[in-house]
Amino acid sequence: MLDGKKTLFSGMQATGNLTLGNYLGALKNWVSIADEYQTFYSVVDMHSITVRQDPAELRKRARTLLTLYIAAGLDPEKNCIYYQSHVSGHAELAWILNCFTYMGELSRMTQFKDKAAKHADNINAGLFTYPVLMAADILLYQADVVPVGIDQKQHLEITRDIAMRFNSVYGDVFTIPEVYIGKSGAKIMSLQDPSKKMSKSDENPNGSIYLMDDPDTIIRKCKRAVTDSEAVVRYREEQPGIKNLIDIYCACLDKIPAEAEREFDGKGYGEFKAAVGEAVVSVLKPLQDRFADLTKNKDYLDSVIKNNAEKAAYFSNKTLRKVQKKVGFPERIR
Ligand code: ATP
Ligand code: LTN
Repeated sequence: MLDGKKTLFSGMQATGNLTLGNYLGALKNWVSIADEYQTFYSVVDMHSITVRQDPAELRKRARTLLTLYIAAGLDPEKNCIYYQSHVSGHAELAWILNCFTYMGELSRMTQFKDKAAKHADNINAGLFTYPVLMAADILLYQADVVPVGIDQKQHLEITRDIAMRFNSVYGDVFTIPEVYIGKSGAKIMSLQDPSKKMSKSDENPNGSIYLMDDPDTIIRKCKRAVTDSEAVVRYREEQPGIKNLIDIYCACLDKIPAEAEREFDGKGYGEFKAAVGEAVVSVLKPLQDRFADLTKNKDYLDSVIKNNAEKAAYFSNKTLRKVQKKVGFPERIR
């Protein structure tokens, strides 16, 4: 509890170009609940190097991502927006938590299994202990809630297990965090294969809408989305393509599926897809405009980066010092 508010932590990796899935599943919810919490939103660049990165590219993407957080509506005066790599406490706590995490539980993580299969030539120890660094991110700020997309639920569960294990040995050191999954948009699927999640690392660019896609591209991708031959706009499992488009439409316009079904009752897929495209443009265009303005203001962004890293370091050090003392590290001489 900071300033009478509960604490919220979340982060996103600076890998690939952000998709509409990242926005609707994560960023949009971050903005809508930010006022209720003391928030920490990190660009988790340390997680990014579990997969090989081009250094210049990573630096650029990290800055783009941090700028997008602000463009999406997070005020950096009120929300601590910072780079994970600027706060050394993340790595320090991760090391300690590594010693409280079992190989068996890490090997059950589906993200590890997926990424190991995808990057068979580079199954490094960082990829394996990725969830421990994530647990450190969250526990370092004593976060009460962590808003993420549904795919991250398993990582939240292991975070809670690690925290409870630590607390059972040393007393109430860590707050046990709760996962927060948004009402809509928790799992946006690929436009080309609705059985797969829309992902930044998809090879087929038509499957994903990128946050920086121009309006024509967005409309075209929606028109080309894979659907079915039922010819009815209905929200049901048997029509995964249409269901996904309804999810997108509703998440963009804050509607519920029944409203969309009513609106497009008796109408064709062409008309529905065009409306989905317009809905997406209506949320992404303002975000793109703000992004363009922000990038012109280098000094402002630099000051945000510096001030918030200091703020994050201040709060994280409180937890880190406590943990170091609990596990028996010698006191610092002042
Ligand atoms: P990659 O596919 O490259 O592994 P990603 O697109 O899943 O990456 P992350 O950085 O892992 O992106 O995720 C950032 C946030 O966006 C997480 O909270 C995640 O749950 C959410 N998210 C990612 N993809 C989707 C999606 N298709 N639908 C809803 N939320 C998503
Ligand atoms: N693993 C997450 C990114 C992430 C994160 C976090 C999310 C790293 N640390 C802490 C929430 C809280 C992902 O792949 N989306």
